[in-house]
Amino acid sequence: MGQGFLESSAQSSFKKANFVVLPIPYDITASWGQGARLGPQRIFEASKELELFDEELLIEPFKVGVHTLPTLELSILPEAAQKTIKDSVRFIFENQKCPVSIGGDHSVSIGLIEVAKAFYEDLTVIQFDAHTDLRKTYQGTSLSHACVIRRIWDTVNGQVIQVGIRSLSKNEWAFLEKEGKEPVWARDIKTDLKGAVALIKSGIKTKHIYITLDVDCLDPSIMPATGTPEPGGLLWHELLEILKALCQQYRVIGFDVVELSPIPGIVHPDFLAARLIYKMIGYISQFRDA
Ligand SMILES: [Mn+2]
Repeated sequence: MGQGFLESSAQSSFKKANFVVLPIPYDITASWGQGARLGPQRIFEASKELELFDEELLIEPFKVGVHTLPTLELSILPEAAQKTIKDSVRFIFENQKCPVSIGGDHSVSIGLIEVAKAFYEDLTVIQFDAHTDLRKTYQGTSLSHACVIRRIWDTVNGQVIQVGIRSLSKNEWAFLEKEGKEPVWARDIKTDLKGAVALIKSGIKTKHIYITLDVDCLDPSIMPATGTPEPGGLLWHELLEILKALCQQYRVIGFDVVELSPIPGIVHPDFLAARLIYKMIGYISQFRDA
């Protein structure tokens, strides 16, 4: 213990890395319960206590090469912040590496996925979230976390699979009906996990996928540290089973984990987020060439 995958002792050079971690402490648009800017720092601290060995894969995933870039310094202006985010992730893709972005609020994914789509034309976005985030505008801006997926929807021409949803507005539902799309609801996953996995796969028509994961997809009992927790969410092994199935069948070209809003004195959500990121690195590297 005491030498997690984000510690310098476990890091590789940028050149040798397969995975490049990008800390994005941005939360200017959070509607309430602000604090997602503290997510990366708390994930780093929690990661120090994690084992480097994965008990399921029976490997040490960090050996595939993980490099962490300096924490982004971001303007409070949404457009300027998006530009910084896009420039950084473009640099990662240009070097043929898999970006592992740590938010920050969900709005950071807008720029991340714009750049991902520029590099991978056949791309499906898999969104793990309690909320559809399909509002056209929210509180006067279209760059709010409540509008994130609406923006991404346009970026990837509707190639979005929404997983774990259990909260949306009437207008968001009308949009989905118009598009002929239905989320994979949290209740689908709770009642029939294997059926839900098959449903997710049936919607993916591309080889490449990008995963954007709002930690509020998880149940508040295990993930209370988020701005808008909703009851009835995914549990740890349910989420892992879905992620593993995706990594086994598709090429994950990048992912982000967003909306961790740390609660002082409560560390288990920080550990969960750190562990989740390391799990995903393990799954992606293990199955990438299978
Ligand atoms: Mn959400």
